[in-house]
Amino acid sequence: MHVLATAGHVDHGKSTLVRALTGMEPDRWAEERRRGMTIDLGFAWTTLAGGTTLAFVDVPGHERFVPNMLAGIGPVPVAMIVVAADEGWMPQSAEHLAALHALGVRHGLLVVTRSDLADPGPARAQALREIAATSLGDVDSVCVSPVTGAGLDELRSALGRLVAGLPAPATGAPVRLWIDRSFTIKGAGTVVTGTLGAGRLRPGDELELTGADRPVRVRGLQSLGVAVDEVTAPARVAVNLRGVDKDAVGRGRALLTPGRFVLTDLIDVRVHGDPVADLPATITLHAGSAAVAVHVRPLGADTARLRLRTPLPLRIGDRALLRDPGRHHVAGGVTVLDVVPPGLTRRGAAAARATELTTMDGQPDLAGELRRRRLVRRDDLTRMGVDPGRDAAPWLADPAHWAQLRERLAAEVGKHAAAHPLEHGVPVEALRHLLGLPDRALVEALVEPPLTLREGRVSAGTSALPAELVAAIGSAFDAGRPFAAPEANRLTELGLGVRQLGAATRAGLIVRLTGTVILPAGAPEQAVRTLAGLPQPFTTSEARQALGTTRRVVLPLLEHLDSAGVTRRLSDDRRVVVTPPS
Ligand SMILES: Nc1nc2c(ncn2[C@@H]2O[C@H](COP(=O)(O)OP(=O)(O)OP(=O)(O)O)[C@@H](O)[C@H]2O)c(=O)[nH]1
Ligand SMILES: [Mg+2]
Repeated sequence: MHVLATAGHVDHGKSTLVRALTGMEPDRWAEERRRGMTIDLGFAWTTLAGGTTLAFVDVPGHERFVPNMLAGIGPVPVAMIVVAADEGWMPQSAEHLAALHALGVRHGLLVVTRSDLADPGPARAQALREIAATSLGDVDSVCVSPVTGAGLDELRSALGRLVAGLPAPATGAPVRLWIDRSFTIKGAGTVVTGTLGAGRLRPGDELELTGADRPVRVRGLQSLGVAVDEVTAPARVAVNLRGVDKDAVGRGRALLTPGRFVLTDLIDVRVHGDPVADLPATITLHAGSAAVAVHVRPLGADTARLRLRTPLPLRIGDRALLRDPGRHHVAGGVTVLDVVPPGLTRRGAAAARATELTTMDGQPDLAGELRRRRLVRRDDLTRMGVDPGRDAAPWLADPAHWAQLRERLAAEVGKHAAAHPLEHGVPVEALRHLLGLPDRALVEALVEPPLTLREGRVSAGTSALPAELVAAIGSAFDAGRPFAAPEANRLTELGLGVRQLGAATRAGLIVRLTGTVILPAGAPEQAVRTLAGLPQPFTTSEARQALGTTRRVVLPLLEHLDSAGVTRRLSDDRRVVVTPPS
């Protein structure tokens, strides 16, 4: 299925056209039919000759209902722009087009209706000129008259060509269903509808609902009036929700894949349109089907910080638009650059931030986020829309910052050892505090030989070992390949016999998997993090490849992890990680 939104000035024949194409009535309300005018969004659908289903979101053209129009086009990336042959380009033709452009809509076509009333040529030429100057670029155009039926077949073919050229939808992406309608059905309870732009939905799915403090469950699904077991984007969908009051789920709320969006009330954006300095201090942000008042703090020439009156589920790269309702003016589009921006309290922080924003373009960028944030939770990155990669560690750090923390940790441990020679190391919690870190797990992750972690304390555990032994152990390993255990003859070469290896093991410098298979301390923990990132369960050979090692190492390593209870061996010899790394 594909979903298109109509656009165009009042009375230019949008609804008449949708009615002619679908045989359905998009004007759902008696008042709309009495006044011959669309007030709110209408929904209708049809199947083309080739079997493709098209759903239409029919919007009102009257100036007073522009907010309803925006709720309709916000979640729909394809437009059918309608202009009447006898009236030509009019103010809401321009305003609707400005809105599509602000949202960065790239796909659409022009339909010149009421072609029986006047020569459609001039209206078509002007509309094509206006559209060509926007994100839609050069579009196909068809002249029709639903009254005489002229041009409708040609329009169906043009619609078929348009949707055949649309990019494939991201069906594996998280769901963000912007709600455009909610109602109750006797016996079934609350139903919400929306345009599913990405991902898929199934009955039984648990979702977050913006504005609600508990997750909700999908009780049933309909698409185009029929109950279905699954809906894949793009699609119109009606979702029956369990245990949700209709009044809690109006237009502008959204149903979300859990853990994949930040509900934010503070965003940094790039504005495409009016200069930021000309924006009013308060303006309306339209995103998806939502409209919220925002306070604008200009930062650069085309960047600003927006404080939202109500939080919205936004991600880096989202497009939205700013409209001044008082002046009936679309001020421009915005690209979301940051959904968890830093505070600007320090002197000069705003200017520095403005400079930083010039380098950001709304493309999620892992290295850039790590550099700017230094230390960030994996889950938080995912919610922002940044792929944290395969490493399953709960925190990610900027490499330079991490190296610096390692040095500071070693210095603190050294200082403590000098001051308290009889104490065995420093408590992890004390180090967490000294380094100003948010989580003890970070201190533990920073510990690497020669430092050791024992019973909640970090010590320079090798101080009791002869320096030559520490040096020999150091040269037995390759820093970049923690799972490459040195061969037995290499150990002999380095003078590392049973006694030496025993001492190094006791000092916490190495882990001994078998008599001669040794790994650096911390390697098993690192292995668990990598293994937790594999599809579960995994085979020995998958583990070996993921760790970049050999069977000689991976077999005893997995047994070591089994006996520590962090992995479990299944009857078919595959394994699962049972205790995810903390
Ligand atoms: N002669 C003629 N009249 C048409 C044609 N298409 C629409 N109309 C008439 O134009 C008027 C407006 O049509 P609608 O379809 O309601 O226009 P609309 O764009 O949906 O209007 P809003 O939703 O209120 O913005 C109606 O009286 C229609 O009967 C056409 O091709 N030829
Ligand atoms: Mg209409």
